[in-house]
Amino acid sequence: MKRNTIKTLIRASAVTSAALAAATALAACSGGTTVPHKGKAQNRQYTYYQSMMGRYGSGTMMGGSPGGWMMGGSGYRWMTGAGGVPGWMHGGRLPGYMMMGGSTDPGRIMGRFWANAPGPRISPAEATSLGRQIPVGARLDRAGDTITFTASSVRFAVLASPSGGPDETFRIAGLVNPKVIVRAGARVSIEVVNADPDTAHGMVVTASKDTSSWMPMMTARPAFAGSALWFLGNPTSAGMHAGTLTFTATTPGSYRYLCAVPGHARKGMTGRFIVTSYH
Ligand SMILES: [Cu+2]
Repeated sequence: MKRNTIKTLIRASAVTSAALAAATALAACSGGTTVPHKGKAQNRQYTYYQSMMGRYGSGTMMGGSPGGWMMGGSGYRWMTGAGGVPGWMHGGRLPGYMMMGGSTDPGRIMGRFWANAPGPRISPAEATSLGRQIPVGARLDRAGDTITFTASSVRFAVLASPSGGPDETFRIAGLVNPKVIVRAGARVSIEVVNADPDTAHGMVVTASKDTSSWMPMMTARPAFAGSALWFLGNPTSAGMHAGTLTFTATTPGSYRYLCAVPGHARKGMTGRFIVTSYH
């Protein structure tokens, strides 16, 4: 996404409503988190959160429940993982409904929303290096856009929508949306970096073949326990937002990885993820 379009989009109320609907529906699923909520939400981040929600809350979206819930401490803890890792970052169950649509990208609002979420940050230089890095033990077929791992431990990095290539794609070892092949039973660790200056992105490994869905997070359940990292926010002066999915590729089959931000998989943020019983 281009930097110069963001101001206009932030003012576009339709987009704001869509992003709020996303946030509201996410927050509504308090039972989906995988991490117990502890501690009090009285800190600087919470103050930031409240002011952020208040700014977006001038419309009708925030009038009642679950909007009210999201404004409070419970919503904050679920969204940001105060006292633990956010449930939404680790494949916590998401609600099966969402009032959403339109042609603009809610990822732009979501990117701002999650810009200050807790989690690791890396420098743009580190991200560029990670995006080109050939993972240890990987066999690269550049012509066939395929990366094959034969070890029982698989580790690689993914850049979401970096500059210098097609927008709304993933970059792995310098390849655009390559097919990734791992062995059944492999322990897989994927470091995802949001390299987009102004749009949220995430990554889910799913058995769903449906990449045309506007709301993949509603239809594409994680294929394995832990195989989802829903959203990473925009970069800040602290660096680019990064997160790691760690899961065991238990069952052979043909899967996909995709970005869960509404509309992104449809635009091309997706690739094949194959789990084989042998190579
Ligand atoms: Cu995306």
